Amino acid sequence: MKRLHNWFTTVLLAGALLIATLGLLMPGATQLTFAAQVASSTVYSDAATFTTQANAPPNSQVVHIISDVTVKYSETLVPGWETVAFDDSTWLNVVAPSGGLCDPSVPSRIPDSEALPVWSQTPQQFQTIYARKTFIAALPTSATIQTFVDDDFDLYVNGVLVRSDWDGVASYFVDDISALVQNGVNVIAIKASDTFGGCQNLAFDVTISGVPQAVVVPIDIKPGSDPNSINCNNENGVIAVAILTTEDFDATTVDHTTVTFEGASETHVDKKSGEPRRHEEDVDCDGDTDLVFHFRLGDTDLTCDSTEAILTGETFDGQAIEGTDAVRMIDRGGGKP
Ligand SMILES: [Ca+2]
Ligand SMILES: [Ca+2]
Ligand SMILES: [Ca+2]
Ligand SMILES: [Ca+2]
Repeated sequence: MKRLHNWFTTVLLAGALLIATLGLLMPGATQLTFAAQVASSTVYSDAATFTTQANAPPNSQVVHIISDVTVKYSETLVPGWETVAFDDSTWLNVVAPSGGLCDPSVPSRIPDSEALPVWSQTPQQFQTIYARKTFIAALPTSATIQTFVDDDFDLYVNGVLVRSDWDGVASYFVDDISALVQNGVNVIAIKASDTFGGCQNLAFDVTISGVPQAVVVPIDIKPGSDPNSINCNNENGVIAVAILTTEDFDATTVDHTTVTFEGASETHVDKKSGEPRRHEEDVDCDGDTDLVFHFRLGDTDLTCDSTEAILTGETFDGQAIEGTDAVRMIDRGGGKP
């Protein structure tokens, strides 16, 4: 309802005090549940919080995960729908931007955010939808989520209930989720209901800030061999290393041109371009595609005393990755061949 939105926008502009008061008026049980889950929550933070980085450490980055067309949804409740492990591959994608039955320009927006209002492909009055967005993250210094839902919602982060807002009007909140965002796969899950009728939409913006840490990924040096014996005197020896795909990580998202292994780059290069070649292969025969590399020992920093080796790189999205595996260096003596 347009009149409701105007009212709500006025409240927003009136500032933090009114919003905080609105939060205090929420049912006590709801507040208790929320407080038990996330200790350091705030009902409202000034938008300036998100642009002030004066005290941020060097190399600090701010990453936003926003509501957009990649959000998946279901109109029916399916057990476990809010958990990370739930498979939403058969769910539909939302419409974005969408104001439900209203023009997409009508919904109030999250301040200073690219987040789009989204809703189902078949909007109806008083509709309830279950929405999910999965994303990869490294352990952040801090993470907050802003939500705007017309009208009411339950918000879960990685299966944990962060906010339950059922006051019957369109609502905006900021919650601290620093303790919930984890290294690897995360999921934002929102049950949104158009309890007041009129328009319907949901929007969210997860802001992750801090010095980005590498996501730890599984690697296998000398795939299929254990222990990973390497003749440390043979500088021309080539070591195969695989980044393995698991339930939590898709190795094919790695940009192979960024990958180094103890300082060495892929030794198989395209003769024309000089670019490292990409080798996709199901190296552990578990039905999914892994990424395989080949490094010349002489290009690496490995010595006869090394006991482990580290592979680093980035995904195509720019997320740093890191994997470690043991090595058994065999010293046959006699120096370099
Ligand atoms: Ca509400
Ligand atoms: Ca509504
Ligand atoms: Ca191995
Ligand atoms: Ca595999």
